[in-house]
Amino acid sequence: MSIADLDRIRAQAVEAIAASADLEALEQQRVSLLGKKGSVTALMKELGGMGPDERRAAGQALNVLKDAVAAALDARKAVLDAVALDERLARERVDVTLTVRPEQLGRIHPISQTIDEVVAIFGQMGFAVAEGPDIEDDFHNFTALNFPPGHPARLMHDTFFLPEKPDGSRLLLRTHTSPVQVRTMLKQKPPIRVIIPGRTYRCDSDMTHTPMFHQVEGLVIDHSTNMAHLKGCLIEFVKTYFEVDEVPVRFRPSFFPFTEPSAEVDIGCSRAGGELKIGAGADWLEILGCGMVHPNVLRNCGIDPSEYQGFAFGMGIERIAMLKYGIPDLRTFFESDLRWLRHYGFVPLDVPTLTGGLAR
Ligand code: 2NL
Repeated sequence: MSIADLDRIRAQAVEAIAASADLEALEQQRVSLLGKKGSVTALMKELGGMGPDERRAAGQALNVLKDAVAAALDARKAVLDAVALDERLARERVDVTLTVRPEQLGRIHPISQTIDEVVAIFGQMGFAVAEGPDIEDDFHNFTALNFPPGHPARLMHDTFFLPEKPDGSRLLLRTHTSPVQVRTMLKQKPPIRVIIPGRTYRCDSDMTHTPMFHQVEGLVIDHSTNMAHLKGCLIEFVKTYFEVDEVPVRFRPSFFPFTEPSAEVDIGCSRAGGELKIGAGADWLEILGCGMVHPNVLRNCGIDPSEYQGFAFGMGIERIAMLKYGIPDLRTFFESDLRWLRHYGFVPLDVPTLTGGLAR
């Protein structure tokens, strides 16, 4: 192998590298020159059969060849990388000055819209939004909330359980958003003012129940939070949410394991002529449940009931969305029928705010 041979090989290699049209072709060149079975690699292997003097001279010349080939590969790769980047930038270019066509952005699902509205209302009152896991344990979903072990109220929740663990315990899909309030109380000192919108699960499916549904719950805890605060807060919510100036509200005694006293809230409505009108008339409509947090719940969550007290409430999102937007059938929420969504969905750019209007 003479120096002239090596010069010729180098010139050919450099020319072929410079002619590679894209990164794939360049990679083929690299493999055929410097790869395990490449031509330059094969020349290097011949060094083993040479005498010491010959090997030193040929080795130096081959290293020069190898470096030259590697440098040519690097240089070509830099050029092709830059070309590829330019092409990609041109392809992915977005003209941010174009006017938006909201109809091309799809629709906001009524569930999302309703959650946004509820968050806007309570946000204005100073509530923070909290979130937690959909998969819960027995403590956070039941025990901490004053459901004693074996209590029939546990059965009423139609709980979805996960397979039993080696220690005999079972995780579950939360049956309400209350475990998030439990988690909030366990990690945060009062005063507490949170709302929790989220998915909940119960093994129940018919005209008026779907196995997955949504709730918003709220929790307020401070030294002297009382039933009057609860009433004022919820009456204000109802008026703002239904966008009516006056609405008859009735707090009807009820029972929940986690509140004492407990109440369900009805609002006045009329069903004259088959059309539901909120805010006037002779009929009542139940919209949420509430009460003063049970001292056992406070204790279970590390809060001293002789120092603090609070109120809590919960409501079904689907239910209040159906009432406000006249959606007659619960199950259509989850059928993913685009025609339904075009009819009941909301324009993405109309974000609900109290000043700009909740829903348009
Ligand atoms: C309903 C009624 C309610 C609560 C939820 C709650 C949570 C904690 C402590 C006390 Cl951590 N209460 N949540 C209280 C009363 C009623 O929901 O009908 N929901 C759809």
